[in-house]
Amino acid sequence: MKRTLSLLLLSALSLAAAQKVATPIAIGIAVAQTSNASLFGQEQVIGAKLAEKFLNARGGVGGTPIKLVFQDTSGDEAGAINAFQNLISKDNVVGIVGPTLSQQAFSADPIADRAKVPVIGPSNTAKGIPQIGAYISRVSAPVTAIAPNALKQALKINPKLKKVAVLYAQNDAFSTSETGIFQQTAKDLDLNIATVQKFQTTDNDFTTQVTAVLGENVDLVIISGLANDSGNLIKQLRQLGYKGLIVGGNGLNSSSMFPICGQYCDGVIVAQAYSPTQSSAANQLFAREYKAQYKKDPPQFAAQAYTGVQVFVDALKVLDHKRKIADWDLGELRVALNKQILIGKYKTPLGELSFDKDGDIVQQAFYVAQIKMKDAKNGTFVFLK
Ligand code: LEU
Repeated sequence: MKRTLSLLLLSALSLAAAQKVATPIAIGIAVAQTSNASLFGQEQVIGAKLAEKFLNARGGVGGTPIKLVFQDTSGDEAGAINAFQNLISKDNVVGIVGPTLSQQAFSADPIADRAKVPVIGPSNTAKGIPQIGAYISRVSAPVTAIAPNALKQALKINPKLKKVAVLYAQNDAFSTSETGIFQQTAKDLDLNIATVQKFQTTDNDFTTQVTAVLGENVDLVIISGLANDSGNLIKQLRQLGYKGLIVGGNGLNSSSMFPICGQYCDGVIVAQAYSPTQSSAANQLFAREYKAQYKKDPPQFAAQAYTGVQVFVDALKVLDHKRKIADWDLGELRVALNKQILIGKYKTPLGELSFDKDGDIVQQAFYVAQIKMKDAKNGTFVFLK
């Protein structure tokens, strides 16, 4: 009797679990559409939507369209967890592109990993993201690959650089990860770190940190933070008289920072994982399509979000050849999709890419740009040789 009951229960459970993949094929986008992190999230939404439009126009997945399901993560961990849970259990997505911040990924990714739902990080660059679990990969090259390039470029501009100040947001996982790489690279390049200053991503007043930096007479300042805080920090550094070079990390890689530091953003050096001039056919097409719609070159976070969606679509196409996606059980598809993502090679706006055994991106080229302001609000990232 007991056995029959448990058998019944078991089959009821597996019945509940068996669920076909709905069409159009739902892909989750969990990025920051509100909060301070939306300065980046807005670019990601644009990139993802372009991918939906153009990949569907080119036939979607073997003739079946994809549909992006957006869940706003806001800027914190709770928001990301909530968005992931909704996408996984209510929206029944095949996989998730997100979240915006590494700080959020460390909390939300384990939920998807346990549910066996593939996640592609579109902008998480802290060390350790793909190692969260087997279902976590990323198309955003890590701080280890990116940050050193900016320092080398600063030395190219001014080979006499010697004394540096380092500042970072101590309440943000990516910023603390990135500053570690900046500081190590500075030592490797024989630069002398005169002071290390901490701040919070929620800070607006940087008088204490700027005073400490000015007291050291440094000729290079290195900043790891997010857009709003870093923008204000740069502004106050310049207003109080700092004249030397500034290197900014990944959190300064968005034109949404321009209205914050205004003319003072001018000259800031930022390493890039994407270049609008990258010569691959995939990128030329993407850059052209972006430019036609937005009248400017695509930014890195839009290109990476586009790439995240494209990787899902390309991997789904391979599986669709084996069995039409609509005939798959959702749970089985998620597992197979994750495997396929990791073994595939992709021709994307970031160039040709693949993944290493952990799910970290293997990417060919990186770049460095310098901010050039036109007026107090508008500027561009000028790519350096
Ligand atoms: N690279 C950052 C992180 O990993 C996010 C980016 C949008 C500034 O948190």
